[in-house]
Amino acid sequence: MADIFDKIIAGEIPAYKVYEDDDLLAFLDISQVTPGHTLLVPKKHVDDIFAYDDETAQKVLLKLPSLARAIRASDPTITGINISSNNGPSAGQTVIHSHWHLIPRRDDDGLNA
Ligand code: DGP
Repeated sequence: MADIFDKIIAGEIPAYKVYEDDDLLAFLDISQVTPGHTLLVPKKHVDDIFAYDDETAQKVLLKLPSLARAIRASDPTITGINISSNNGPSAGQTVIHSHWHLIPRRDDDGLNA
């Protein structure tokens, strides 16, 4: 059964797209931990980190640095970024389609308190 990210990838439900190529899609998270909070997903359905084939893993992981740079360049107040991925319901994964959170950080954004 298609998950919510499959539907975003298929264009069946809307999302604010940040980056797209043949294999990857990045879009704004509906729950913005900080402004610009972005999710990077492989278009090919992969449940979680445990299920990646090497080719898909290479594409996703290779994209993270340039996507992080692009997010930082989009807003001069962004001075850092948190990148994380929850894998498995016990680890807090709520959408079972692998995704990488890129959460922009700003000086004194209060999240370190
Ligand atoms: P996680 O808890 O790590 O599985 O993160 C799932 C994220 O997906 C969560 O931060 C909210 C986001 N999300 C869930 N449904 C939608 C949706 O329909 N659109 C968008 N843009 N994000 C969604």
